[in-house]
Amino acid sequence: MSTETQGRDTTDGFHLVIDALKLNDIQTIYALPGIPITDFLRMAQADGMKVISFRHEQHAGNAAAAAGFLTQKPGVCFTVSAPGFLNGLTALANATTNCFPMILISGSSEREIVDLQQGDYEEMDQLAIAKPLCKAAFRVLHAEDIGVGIARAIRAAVSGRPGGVYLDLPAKLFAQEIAADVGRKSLIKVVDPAPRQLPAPESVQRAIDMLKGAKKPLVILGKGAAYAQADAAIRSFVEKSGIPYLPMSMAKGLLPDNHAQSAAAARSYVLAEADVVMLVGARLNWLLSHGKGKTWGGSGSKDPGRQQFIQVDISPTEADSNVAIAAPVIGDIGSCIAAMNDAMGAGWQKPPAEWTGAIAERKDKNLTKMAETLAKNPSPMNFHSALNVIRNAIKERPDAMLVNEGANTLDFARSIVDMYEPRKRLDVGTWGIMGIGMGFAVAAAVETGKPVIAVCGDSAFGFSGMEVETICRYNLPVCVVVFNNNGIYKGTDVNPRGGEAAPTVFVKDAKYEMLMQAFGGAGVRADTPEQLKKALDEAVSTGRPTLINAIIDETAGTESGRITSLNPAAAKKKA
Ligand code: ADP
Ligand code: TZD
Ligand code: MG
Repeated sequence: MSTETQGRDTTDGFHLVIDALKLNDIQTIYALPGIPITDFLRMAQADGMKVISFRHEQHAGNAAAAAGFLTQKPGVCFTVSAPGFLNGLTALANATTNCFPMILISGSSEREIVDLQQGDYEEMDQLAIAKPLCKAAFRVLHAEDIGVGIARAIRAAVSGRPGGVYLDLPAKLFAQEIAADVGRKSLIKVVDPAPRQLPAPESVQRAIDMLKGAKKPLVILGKGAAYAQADAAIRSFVEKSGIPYLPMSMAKGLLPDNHAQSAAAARSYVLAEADVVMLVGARLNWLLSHGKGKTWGGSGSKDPGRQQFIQVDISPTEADSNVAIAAPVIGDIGSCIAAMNDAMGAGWQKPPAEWTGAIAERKDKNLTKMAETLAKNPSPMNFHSALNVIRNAIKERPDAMLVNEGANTLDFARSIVDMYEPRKRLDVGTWGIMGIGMGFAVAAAVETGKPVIAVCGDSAFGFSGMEVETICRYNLPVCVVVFNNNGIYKGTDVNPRGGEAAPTVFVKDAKYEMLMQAFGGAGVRADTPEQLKKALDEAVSTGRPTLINAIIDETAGTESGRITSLNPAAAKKKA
């Protein structure tokens, strides 16, 4: 029991929530105080929990989501009612979309008043609003049900396909007193919250047979594979099978990006040419062109390519979501890949040399071209010359965490900055959402204790920029690198009528470094790769909160980075 309740014969909602979380090894809370959770957060801290307090709930929520992805335990975010809840809800929905386990716990106003819509302080029927946006939503009305509420929230967040869970705790609940022994007995330590899910042997055999018959097999690793923490089994499957693989952005580093079998530098070639594609914790959504169209060697956008698909996933309803899946292997990735490793047996035939040779040829060509581009030193810096510095920094410190958001800043970094270790890259994910930067950076620092490099477009950074105060307050080893090109995609747009600024451009020559200085961190302007490297090395070696304002050629970007084609036709013509 919590220290405060020791020696008392009653306990209350405040302490039962703390005890229930601690009983389930949840030691960190990401939060923003206010009625009715202020005292709760004080008590949690007094009880030894780590309470990281933010400036906006969305970033507390994003931090909880990233913590969930990194640890396989639900990250927990606490907010106040109505507006605080809504601010946190974007993060909860984003976590659910990304299959990250998190629990958003919001205080709520008095039920009787909310339900009669009598206008309570911050009145809102939060449970009803959260429900369609997350995996599960619960409300606890009685102190003796807190144990069940937390247990159900944990199970719902991490079992099967992970996701976000909403837990509604009305203000009155926190102050409810019950007998201490009743309270103690009501708590539940969740046993095996994410049970292994073994694949059916016949599904494994079907997949293995399909791979055996393939002339041009390809493995695609997604962030589900990174989440699963089955790193050794996945590496051994890839290496034993000899099959080339592509990592999705957050699966980079699961195998080191300089691995001989990585086909990342020949991405368009392998997607269009492969005959059997095995998806491991990756969905055939927009990020993979829905498995259709020219990307996959089909003719039009509705035409499937020539591929047959194997899909390894924990969700049985994911298969056939976009194109036919010939061999679904349903189970947790660790169990599925272990079963496939066994089923491969001895004497596995590696893929034909024509296939791997053709990939190697294209890869070499593209990598040589990339090396030439990276060697250039234009003035002002462009995305390549600045990202080359980040690339080298991660090569030197492969244990560092990389957070990445923006349009061009994201797309170029994804292909230029190699990752060498699993779960080191956190980015905009399935939605391509801006604003994850500082929340993810805080969680990366808190959960891993490693240096964090957050590479953010100047627009992207703006969504969460005030959290640099949070970074300074907790003295976190975070170096934010703002890629400052004076705007969204580019800094060159002008209003054709003159007068007010165009919608995509910002104040020119903005001094973002001063934001970090304002709170006692280091703020540095970098106009050259040398200056960027010096400031970054210093930040990583000292661990001092730092913001580097990296000045990027305002003409260098393209509209929407690499996804120009998703714009409606008018914008497409312009780009
Ligand atoms: P990416 O964006 O990297 O392609 P997605 O988010 O689209 O990845 O896909 C992740 C997939 O991984 C989801 O379909 C999810 O069900 C699956 N997944 C998550 N965790 C596991 C796990 N432990 N075992 C199996 N599949 C998982
Ligand atoms: N709002 C939210 C929450 N997510 C979004 N993805 C967008 C708006 C739209 N958007 C993008 O898709 S990228 C982007 C926006 C506003 C910013 C791009 O500008 P940047 O990056 O400065 O971050 P580059 O390097 O200038 O391209
Ligand atoms: Mg920009």
